[in-house]
Amino acid sequence: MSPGGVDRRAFLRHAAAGLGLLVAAQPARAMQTLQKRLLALPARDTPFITPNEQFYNVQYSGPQAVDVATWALTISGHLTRPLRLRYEEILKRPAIERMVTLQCIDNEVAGELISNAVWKGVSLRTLLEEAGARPDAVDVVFHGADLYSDGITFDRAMNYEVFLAYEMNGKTLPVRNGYPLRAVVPGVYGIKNVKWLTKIELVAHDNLGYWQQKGWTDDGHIKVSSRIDAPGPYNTQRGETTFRGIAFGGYNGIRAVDLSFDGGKKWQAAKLDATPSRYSWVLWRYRWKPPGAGAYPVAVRATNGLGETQTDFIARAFPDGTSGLHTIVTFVEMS
Ligand SMILES: Nc1nc2c(c(=O)[nH]1)N[C@H]1C(S)=C(S)[C@@H](COP(=O)(O)O)O[C@H]1N2
Ligand SMILES: [Mo]
Repeated sequence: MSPGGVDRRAFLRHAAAGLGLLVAAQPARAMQTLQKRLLALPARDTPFITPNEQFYNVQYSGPQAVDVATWALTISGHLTRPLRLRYEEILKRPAIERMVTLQCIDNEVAGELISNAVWKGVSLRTLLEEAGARPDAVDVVFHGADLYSDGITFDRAMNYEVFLAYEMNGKTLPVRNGYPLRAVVPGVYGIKNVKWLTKIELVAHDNLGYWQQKGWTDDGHIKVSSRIDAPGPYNTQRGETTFRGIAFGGYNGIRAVDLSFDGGKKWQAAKLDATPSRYSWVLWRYRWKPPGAGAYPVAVRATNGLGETQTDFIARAFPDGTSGLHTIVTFVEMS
Protein backbone atom coordinates (compact mmCIF):
# COMPACT_ATOMS: atom_id res chain seq x y z
CA MET A 1 0.00 0.00 0.00
CA SER A 2 1.19 3.48 -0.80
CA PRO A 3 -0.56 6.86 -1.12
CA GLY A 4 -0.30 7.03 -4.90
CA GLY A 5 -0.27 5.09 -8.16
CA VAL A 6 1.93 3.60 -10.86
CA ASP A 7 3.65 5.87 -13.38
CA ARG A 8 2.25 4.86 -16.77
CA ARG A 9 5.23 6.35 -18.59
CA ALA A 10 7.65 4.29 -16.49
CA PHE A 11 5.69 1.22 -17.57
CA LEU A 12 5.82 2.28 -21.24
CA ARG A 13 9.54 2.89 -20.97
CA HIS A 14 10.18 -0.65 -19.70
CA ALA A 15 7.83 -2.12 -22.31
CA ALA A 16 9.67 -0.24 -25.08
CA ALA A 17 13.07 -1.39 -23.79
CA GLY A 18 11.75 -4.96 -23.89
CA LEU A 19 10.69 -4.55 -27.53
CA GLY A 20 14.15 -3.21 -28.29
CA LEU A 21 15.63 -6.53 -27.18
CA LEU A 22 13.36 -8.43 -29.58
CA VAL A 23 14.97 -6.79 -32.59
CA ALA A 24 18.52 -7.24 -31.30
CA ALA A 25 19.17 -9.91 -33.94
CA GLN A 26 18.56 -7.49 -36.86
CA PRO A 27 21.45 -5.92 -38.84
CA ALA A 28 23.01 -3.07 -36.83
CA ARG A 29 21.76 0.03 -38.69
CA ALA A 30 18.20 -1.10 -39.27
CA MET A 31 18.08 -2.29 -35.69
CA GLN A 32 19.18 1.10 -34.37
CA THR A 33 16.49 2.94 -36.33
CA LEU A 34 13.82 0.49 -35.23
CA GLN A 35 14.96 0.63 -31.61
CA LYS A 36 14.86 4.41 -31.60
CA ARG A 37 11.34 4.38 -33.04
CA LEU A 38 10.13 1.87 -30.50
CA LEU A 39 11.70 3.71 -27.57
CA ALA A 40 10.65 7.25 -28.46
CA LEU A 41 7.97 8.64 -26.16
CA PRO A 42 5.81 11.66 -27.03
CA ALA A 43 6.49 15.03 -25.41
CA ARG A 44 4.18 16.10 -22.60
CA ASP A 45 2.17 19.26 -23.14
CA THR A 46 1.89 20.55 -19.59
CA PRO A 47 -0.48 23.51 -19.13
CA PHE A 48 0.64 25.96 -16.41
CA ILE A 49 -2.74 25.61 -14.67
CA THR A 50 -4.10 22.08 -14.75
CA PRO A 51 -7.74 21.89 -15.88
CA ASN A 52 -9.84 20.28 -13.10
CA GLU A 53 -10.62 17.22 -15.26
CA GLN A 54 -6.88 16.57 -15.75
CA PHE A 55 -5.82 17.15 -12.12
CA TYR A 56 -4.16 14.05 -10.64
CA ASN A 57 -6.37 12.18 -8.21
CA VAL A 58 -5.40 10.05 -5.20
CA GLN A 59 -7.24 8.74 -2.14
CA TYR A 60 -6.82 5.62 -0.04
CA SER A 61 -10.40 4.42 -0.50
CA GLY A 62 -12.98 6.05 -2.80
CA PRO A 63 -14.20 9.61 -3.41
CA GLN A 64 -16.78 10.57 -0.78
CA ALA A 65 -20.28 11.85 -1.54
CA VAL A 66 -20.99 14.57 1.02
CA ASP A 67 -24.48 16.11 1.36
CA VAL A 68 -23.96 19.80 2.18
CA ALA A 69 -27.53 20.08 3.49
CA THR A 70 -26.50 18.08 6.54
CA TRP A 71 -22.71 18.67 6.45
CA ALA A 72 -20.90 21.03 8.84
CA LEU A 73 -17.27 21.63 9.75
CA THR A 74 -16.46 21.46 13.45
CA ILE A 75 -13.37 22.99 15.00
CA SER A 76 -12.73 21.57 18.44
CA GLY A 77 -10.14 20.32 20.91
CA HIS A 78 -7.45 22.39 22.62
CA LEU A 79 -9.30 25.72 22.34
CA THR A 80 -11.82 27.85 24.24
CA ARG A 81 -14.64 28.48 21.69
CA PRO A 82 -15.49 25.41 19.56
CA LEU A 83 -16.96 26.29 16.15
CA ARG A 84 -19.53 24.58 13.97
CA LEU A 85 -19.79 26.08 10.48
CA ARG A 86 -22.27 25.18 7.75
CA TYR A 87 -21.36 25.40 4.06
CA GLU A 88 -23.14 28.73 3.42
CA GLU A 89 -21.49 30.25 6.47
CA ILE A 90 -18.06 29.31 5.14
CA LEU A 91 -18.86 30.75 1.68
CA LYS A 92 -19.88 34.08 3.29
CA ARG A 93 -16.58 34.59 5.11
CA PRO A 94 -13.70 36.68 3.71
CA ALA A 95 -12.02 34.58 1.00
CA ILE A 96 -8.42 34.12 -0.04
CA GLU A 97 -7.24 32.81 -3.40
CA ARG A 98 -3.83 31.22 -4.03
CA MET A 99 -2.16 29.26 -6.79
CA VAL A 100 -0.80 26.09 -5.17
CA THR A 101 0.75 23.03 -6.83
CA LEU A 102 -0.13 19.72 -5.19
CA GLN A 103 2.15 16.71 -5.40
CA CYS A 104 1.59 13.20 -4.08
CA ILE A 105 4.39 11.88 -1.86
CA ASP A 106 4.25 8.78 -4.05
CA ASN A 107 5.11 10.71 -7.22
CA GLU A 108 8.05 9.05 -9.00
CA VAL A 109 10.88 11.18 -10.38
CA ALA A 110 9.27 12.76 -13.48
CA GLY A 111 5.92 11.22 -12.51
CA GLU A 112 2.45 12.60 -13.17
CA LEU A 113 1.05 12.79 -9.63
CA ILE A 114 1.57 16.56 -9.60
CA SER A 115 -0.80 19.33 -10.75
CA ASN A 116 -1.34 23.05 -10.35
CA ALA A 117 -4.54 24.95 -9.52
CA VAL A 118 -5.89 28.23 -8.17
CA TRP A 119 -7.78 27.47 -4.96
CA LYS A 120 -10.24 29.73 -3.16
CA GLY A 121 -11.25 29.34 0.47
CA VAL A 122 -10.92 30.60 4.02
CA SER A 123 -7.84 31.14 6.15
CA LEU A 124 -7.23 28.42 8.74
CA ARG A 125 -5.41 30.86 11.02
CA THR A 126 -8.46 33.17 11.18
CA LEU A 127 -10.72 30.24 12.11
CA LEU A 128 -8.33 29.00 14.80
CA GLU A 129 -8.06 32.50 16.29
CA GLU A 130 -11.85 32.82 16.32
CA ALA A 131 -12.08 29.43 18.03
CA GLY A 132 -9.74 30.60 20.79
CA ALA A 133 -6.86 28.25 19.99
CA ARG A 134 -4.66 27.73 23.05
CA PRO A 135 -1.11 28.91 22.40
CA ASP A 136 0.41 25.66 23.67
CA ALA A 137 -1.39 23.56 21.02
CA VAL A 138 1.02 21.21 19.19
CA ASP A 139 -0.82 19.78 16.17
CA VAL A 140 -3.84 20.65 14.06
CA VAL A 141 -5.51 17.46 12.85
CA PHE A 142 -7.70 17.38 9.72
CA HIS A 143 -10.37 14.66 9.58
CA GLY A 144 -12.06 13.58 6.34
CA ALA A 145 -15.49 12.00 5.77
CA ASP A 146 -13.66 8.79 4.72
CA LEU A 147 -12.17 8.55 8.24
CA TYR A 148 -8.81 9.63 6.82
CA SER A 149 -6.80 12.03 8.94
CA ASP A 150 -3.52 13.86 8.81
CA GLY A 151 -2.16 16.82 10.70
CA ILE A 152 0.23 19.72 10.59
CA THR A 153 2.01 21.53 13.39
CA PHE A 154 0.15 24.40 15.09
CA ASP A 155 3.04 26.63 13.97
CA ARG A 156 2.48 25.71 10.31
CA ALA A 157 -1.28 26.22 10.68
CA MET A 158 -0.74 29.74 12.03
CA ASN A 159 2.19 30.98 9.94
CA TYR A 160 2.26 29.32 6.51
CA GLU A 161 -0.89 30.53 4.70
CA VAL A 162 -2.80 27.31 5.18
CA PHE A 163 -6.41 27.52 4.02
CA LEU A 164 -9.57 25.51 3.52
CA ALA A 165 -10.66 25.51 -0.12
CA TYR A 166 -14.17 25.27 -1.59
CA GLU A 167 -13.28 26.38 -5.12
CA MET A 168 -10.76 25.04 -7.65
CA ASN A 169 -9.91 27.07 -10.77
CA GLY A 170 -13.06 29.17 -10.38
CA LYS A 171 -15.41 26.20 -10.05
CA THR A 172 -17.00 24.52 -7.06
CA LEU A 173 -14.50 22.03 -5.66
CA PRO A 174 -15.10 18.74 -7.55
CA VAL A 175 -16.16 15.69 -5.51
CA ARG A 176 -12.93 13.79 -6.19
CA ASN A 177 -10.85 16.76 -5.03
CA GLY A 178 -12.68 17.02 -1.70
CA TYR A 179 -16.09 18.70 -2.05
CA PRO A 180 -17.31 20.54 -0.10
CA LEU A 181 -14.08 21.56 1.67
CA ARG A 182 -10.43 20.49 1.67
CA ALA A 183 -7.23 21.61 3.35
CA VAL A 184 -4.64 23.32 1.13
CA VAL A 185 -1.24 23.37 2.83
CA PRO A 186 1.46 25.10 0.74
CA GLY A 187 4.82 23.34 0.98
CA VAL A 188 3.81 19.86 2.12
CA TYR A 189 2.94 16.75 0.11
CA GLY A 190 -0.63 15.86 -0.90
CA ILE A 191 -1.14 13.53 2.08
CA LYS A 192 -1.68 16.52 4.37
CA ASN A 193 -4.13 18.28 2.03
CA VAL A 194 -7.08 16.43 3.53
CA LYS A 195 -10.26 16.23 1.42
CA TRP A 196 -13.97 16.00 2.44
CA LEU A 197 -13.14 17.80 5.71
CA THR A 198 -15.56 17.19 8.59
CA LYS A 199 -13.54 18.11 11.67
CA ILE A 200 -10.46 20.10 12.60
CA GLU A 201 -9.07 19.16 15.95
CA LEU A 202 -6.48 21.04 17.96
CA VAL A 203 -4.34 18.77 20.14
CA ALA A 204 -1.62 19.36 22.71
CA HIS A 205 0.42 16.34 21.59
CA ASP A 206 2.18 15.10 18.45
CA ASN A 207 -0.55 13.32 16.48
CA LEU A 208 0.01 10.51 13.95
CA GLY A 209 -2.36 10.43 10.96
CA TYR A 210 -3.47 7.62 8.65
CA TRP A 211 -0.15 7.30 6.75
CA GLN A 212 2.05 8.20 9.71
CA GLN A 213 0.69 5.16 11.57
CA LYS A 214 2.04 3.10 8.65
CA GLY A 215 5.48 4.68 8.95
CA TRP A 216 5.26 7.60 6.49
CA THR A 217 6.74 11.00 7.31
CA ASP A 218 4.93 13.38 9.65
CA ASP A 219 6.90 16.39 8.44
CA GLY A 220 6.00 15.97 4.76
CA HIS A 221 7.80 18.99 3.34
CA ILE A 222 8.15 18.82 -0.45
CA LYS A 223 11.60 18.07 -1.92
CA VAL A 224 12.83 20.24 -4.81
CA SER A 225 12.15 18.47 -8.11
CA SER A 226 12.18 19.01 -11.86
CA ARG A 227 11.03 17.20 -14.98
CA ILE A 228 11.80 17.28 -18.70
CA ASP A 229 8.51 17.31 -20.64
CA ALA A 230 9.86 17.85 -24.15
CA PRO A 231 11.32 16.35 -26.17
CA GLY A 232 10.16 12.94 -24.91
CA PRO A 233 12.86 10.37 -24.03
CA TYR A 234 14.69 8.64 -26.94
CA ASN A 235 13.56 11.08 -29.63
CA THR A 236 15.89 11.96 -32.51
CA GLN A 237 16.81 15.61 -33.15
CA ARG A 238 18.22 16.89 -36.42
CA GLY A 239 19.22 20.42 -35.40
CA GLU A 240 18.45 23.02 -32.73
CA THR A 241 15.77 21.90 -30.35
CA THR A 242 13.90 23.38 -27.39
CA PHE A 243 13.81 21.46 -24.13
CA ARG A 244 11.04 22.36 -21.71
CA GLY A 245 9.53 21.10 -18.49
CA ILE A 246 8.48 21.89 -14.93
CA ALA A 247 10.29 22.52 -11.65
CA PHE A 248 8.74 22.63 -8.20
CA GLY A 249 10.16 23.88 -4.92
CA GLY A 250 7.21 23.47 -2.53
CA TYR A 251 6.94 26.47 -0.22
CA ASN A 252 9.86 28.52 -1.53
CA GLY A 253 9.40 28.71 -5.28
CA ILE A 254 12.09 28.07 -7.88
CA ARG A 255 15.07 30.35 -8.47
CA ALA A 256 16.96 28.41 -11.17
CA VAL A 257 16.76 25.40 -13.46
CA ASP A 258 19.87 23.94 -15.12
CA LEU A 259 20.37 21.33 -17.82
CA SER A 260 23.35 19.08 -18.44
CA PHE A 261 24.12 17.23 -21.68
CA ASP A 262 27.32 15.54 -20.52
CA GLY A 263 26.41 13.51 -17.47
CA GLY A 264 26.53 16.40 -15.02
CA LYS A 265 29.97 17.91 -15.77
CA LYS A 266 28.62 21.21 -17.12
CA TRP A 267 25.27 22.86 -16.44
CA GLN A 268 23.42 25.47 -18.55
CA ALA A 269 20.77 27.80 -17.14
CA ALA A 270 17.24 27.41 -18.53
CA LYS A 271 14.78 30.31 -18.90
CA LEU A 272 11.95 30.40 -16.35
CA ASP A 273 8.42 31.59 -17.14
CA ALA A 274 7.10 34.31 -14.83
CA THR A 275 5.15 32.69 -11.99
CA PRO A 276 2.61 34.57 -9.84
CA SER A 277 2.91 32.29 -6.80
CA ARG A 278 5.84 30.91 -4.85
CA TYR A 279 3.70 27.84 -4.04
CA SER A 280 3.39 26.98 -7.72
CA TRP A 281 5.55 24.98 -10.06
CA VAL A 282 7.53 26.87 -12.69
CA LEU A 283 7.66 26.16 -16.41
CA TRP A 284 11.18 26.35 -17.94
CA ARG A 285 12.68 26.30 -21.45
CA TYR A 286 16.14 25.81 -22.93
CA ARG A 287 17.15 26.14 -26.59
CA TRP A 288 19.86 23.59 -27.36
CA LYS A 289 22.27 23.54 -30.27
CA PRO A 290 23.65 19.99 -30.45
CA PRO A 291 27.45 19.91 -30.85
CA GLY A 292 27.35 16.79 -33.07
CA ALA A 293 25.72 13.43 -33.78
CA GLY A 294 25.38 10.97 -30.94
CA ALA A 295 23.32 9.86 -27.97
CA TYR A 296 23.16 12.47 -25.18
CA PRO A 297 22.08 11.99 -21.58
CA VAL A 298 20.07 15.08 -20.68
CA ALA A 299 19.61 15.82 -16.98
CA VAL A 300 17.68 18.60 -15.24
CA ARG A 301 18.08 20.04 -11.75
CA ALA A 302 16.33 22.90 -9.95
CA THR A 303 17.21 25.30 -7.15
CA ASN A 304 14.55 26.67 -4.82
CA GLY A 305 14.06 30.26 -3.63
CA LEU A 306 16.27 29.62 -0.60
CA GLY A 307 19.16 28.58 -2.86
CA GLU A 308 18.84 24.87 -2.07
CA THR A 309 19.67 22.74 -5.12
CA GLN A 310 17.83 19.52 -5.89
CA THR A 311 19.66 16.40 -4.73
CA ASP A 312 20.80 13.70 -7.15
CA PHE A 313 20.33 11.13 -4.38
CA ILE A 314 17.93 8.46 -5.65
CA ALA A 315 15.21 7.82 -3.07
CA ARG A 316 12.03 5.79 -3.37
CA ALA A 317 8.77 7.29 -2.09
CA PHE A 318 8.72 5.63 1.35
CA PRO A 319 8.99 7.22 3.87
CA ASP A 320 9.36 10.89 2.91
CA GLY A 321 9.16 11.29 -0.89
CA THR A 322 11.25 10.47 -3.96
CA SER A 323 14.40 12.26 -5.08
CA GLY A 324 16.89 11.99 -7.93
CA LEU A 325 17.47 13.81 -11.21
CA HIS A 326 15.24 13.24 -14.22
CA THR A 327 17.56 12.15 -17.04
CA ILE A 328 16.52 11.27 -20.57
CA VAL A 329 18.43 10.13 -23.64
CA THR A 330 18.26 12.33 -26.75
CA PHE A 331 19.63 11.11 -30.10
CA VAL A 332 21.14 13.59 -32.53
CA GLU A 333 21.57 12.90 -36.25
CA MET A 334 23.43 15.38 -38.43
CA SER A 335 22.75 15.43 -42.17
N1 LIG B 1 -9.93 12.54 3.02
C1 LIG B 1 -8.83 12.22 2.31
N2 LIG B 1 -8.01 13.21 1.93
C2 LIG B 1 -6.91 12.94 1.21
C3 LIG B 1 -6.55 11.60 0.88
C4 LIG B 1 -7.43 10.56 1.30
O1 LIG B 1 -7.21 9.37 1.05
N3 LIG B 1 -8.56 10.92 2.01
N4 LIG B 1 -5.41 11.35 0.16
C5 LIG B 1 -4.36 12.39 0.17
C6 LIG B 1 -3.34 12.20 -0.83
S1 LIG B 1 -2.27 10.92 -0.59
C7 LIG B 1 -3.16 13.07 -1.89
S2 LIG B 1 -1.81 12.94 -2.91
C8 LIG B 1 -4.13 14.16 -2.16
C9 LIG B 1 -4.60 14.13 -3.61
O2 LIG B 1 -5.50 15.17 -3.86
P1 LIG B 1 -6.25 15.25 -5.26
O3 LIG B 1 -6.94 13.95 -5.49
O4 LIG B 1 -7.14 16.43 -5.21
O5 LIG B 1 -5.16 15.44 -6.29
O6 LIG B 1 -5.26 14.06 -1.31
C10 LIG B 1 -4.94 13.80 0.04
N5 LIG B 1 -6.13 13.97 0.85
MO1 LIG C 1 -0.53 11.27 -1.98
